[in-house]
Amino acid sequence: MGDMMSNKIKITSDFWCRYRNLVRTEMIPFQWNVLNDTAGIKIEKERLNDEGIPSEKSHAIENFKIAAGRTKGTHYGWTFQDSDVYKWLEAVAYSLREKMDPELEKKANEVIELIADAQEDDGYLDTFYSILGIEYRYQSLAGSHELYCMGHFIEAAVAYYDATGNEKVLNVAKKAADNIDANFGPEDGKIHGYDGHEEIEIGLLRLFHVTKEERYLKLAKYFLMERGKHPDFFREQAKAYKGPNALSGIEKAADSYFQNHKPIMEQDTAEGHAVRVVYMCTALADLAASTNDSEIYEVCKNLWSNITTKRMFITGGIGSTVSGEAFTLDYDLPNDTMYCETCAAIGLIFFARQMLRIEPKAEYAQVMERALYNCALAGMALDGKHFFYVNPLEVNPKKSLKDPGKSHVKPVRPSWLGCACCPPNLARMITSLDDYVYTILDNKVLINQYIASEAVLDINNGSIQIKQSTDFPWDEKDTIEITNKSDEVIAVGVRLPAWSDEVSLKINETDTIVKSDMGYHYIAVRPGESTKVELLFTMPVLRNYCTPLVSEDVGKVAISRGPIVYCLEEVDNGDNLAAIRLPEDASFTYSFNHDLLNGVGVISTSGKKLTCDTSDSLYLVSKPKEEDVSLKFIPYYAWANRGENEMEVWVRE
Ligand code: FUB
Ligand code: ZN
Repeated sequence: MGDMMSNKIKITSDFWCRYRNLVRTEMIPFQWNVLNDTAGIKIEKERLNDEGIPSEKSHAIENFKIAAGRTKGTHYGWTFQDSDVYKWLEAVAYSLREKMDPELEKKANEVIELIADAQEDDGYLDTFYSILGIEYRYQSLAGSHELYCMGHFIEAAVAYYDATGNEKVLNVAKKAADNIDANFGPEDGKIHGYDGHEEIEIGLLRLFHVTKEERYLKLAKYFLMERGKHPDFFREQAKAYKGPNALSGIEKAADSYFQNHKPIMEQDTAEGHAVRVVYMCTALADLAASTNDSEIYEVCKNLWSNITTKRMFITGGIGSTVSGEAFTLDYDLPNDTMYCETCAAIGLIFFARQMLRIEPKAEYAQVMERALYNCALAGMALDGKHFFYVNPLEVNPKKSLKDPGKSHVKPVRPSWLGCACCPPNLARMITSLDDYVYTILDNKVLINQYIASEAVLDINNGSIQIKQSTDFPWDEKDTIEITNKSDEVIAVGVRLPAWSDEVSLKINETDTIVKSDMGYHYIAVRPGESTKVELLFTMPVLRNYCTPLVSEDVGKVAISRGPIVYCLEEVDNGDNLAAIRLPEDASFTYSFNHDLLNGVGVISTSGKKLTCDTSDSLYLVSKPKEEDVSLKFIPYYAWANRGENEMEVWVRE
């Protein structure tokens, strides 16, 4: 089973370096100002009529200062406000891993001191209860997010320790985990329960990977396996609870909202809150990989298959309804009212990464790629300072404004969100993108993503060097130079892209027959040997159709090229995009436009548009006429960067 080691991978891709620089130079400083309430921004309401959403300020750092006794005041924000700071710290860790920055490190070290000061003597760490009533801790887990927040801290701590060697942060994390261990578990006198939002499981497993202490793995397993065994757990806690309002009422949500409807080992459909589901699956797959457990892997596979073959949008977005930010049922994929939270797409990427550690199936890397280049990336504006929480596949801004059922669907990215989970999640994912390019298995290395980079990967008491040169996602070629500096033969698996209609390979200048083993072509590289692989993949413009079981997409077509899903925007194609039709025989012209949207591939074609001669009759007895129109498709991830306008992914054919 694959190991979660940390390797040296320098990303050189122009496409990704722009984003990574943006996170380093814009997002991290900007988010720091937001966390300190000095950014001077307007925080947008997520939806109409939801007064319960804190949206005045972040107050996240102030909460820590109060909990640490450095200032006076009270807690403000969500019960999980602490996690915004932790995700920021995690992004800083990866950013420092890529490029040391003494100023930033100093700031992060100060934050770690602050967190350590806010930690209770027994290791408990959560500003909400430290400020509002420590005696009530762990008693309202449906909504308190205490373990969720500590899970995020542990993830940040492991990443920061890994990047900088800072022992203090790891000790704070161990102390927090030890407190959790002392309070939860099957033993008498401990709480037999779990958090309302999975995340601690991911953190504990990461802590296990770095410390090798089995009890952290055991605790993660306990939390995973206990979930769903006591569906009344949250309600019973809520009945007895007398403490501060920790999202009270949330315990009344359906058990499935928390994946608490049945034991995990019996779950085979993705139910409830989408981010919770994929965080649970990430931990479950990590556990399966780390313990070589084929039964747990079976459960992961069932959930994976249900999500990716029945409940995932073409953009890699998941979550079909705003109500509970949740999955609904198979084939329910409404393009304009869906949720598709940025964090959920990121969680799916986490899940895919863990699945690759268990079985080298290209399908996992492909879904990862889909979610990465489409839904996740659409979560941030090209300026790195504006963010989507919800990522629609179809928007009419006027409806978002007037229809309460669509008020969660924003037509432009706000600069910050009252519930700010997504922006820092993007920051930590983009800064750690190097972790998603390769998977190292016993004597195998999988090349999952075509991302220009220079890597030195630890394997078999030695290393393997891999250099990828490509202008992906636009270019149809990846040149891969591999040098085996270990003492065993390494099988390097090059992923064969499913979106290409012709893949060819040259190995050391010689044409080679492409052979697929679960979607990878393996090349054996002997110790001391260097091999040059030229992977050529055509990237035709594809017409994608959806199974007719998805009623919203019947008779429609979506356009993609390589991993990129395309969309129509009003700014290029006029309003009322729904009136546009893309005939079956329309041919496409692809060109790269350096001056548009920071450089994007554009697809042009011709189509038809229904005309509206009269505005005084709603219903007509004759079919509206069609006119010829020129159409311009841009990458979905880049939509809403030119002001408020209509957008559509699925177009009538
Ligand atoms: O509950 C914490 C985070 O807030 C979730 O992951 C998001 O979906 C949002 O509800
Ligand atoms: Zn989010």
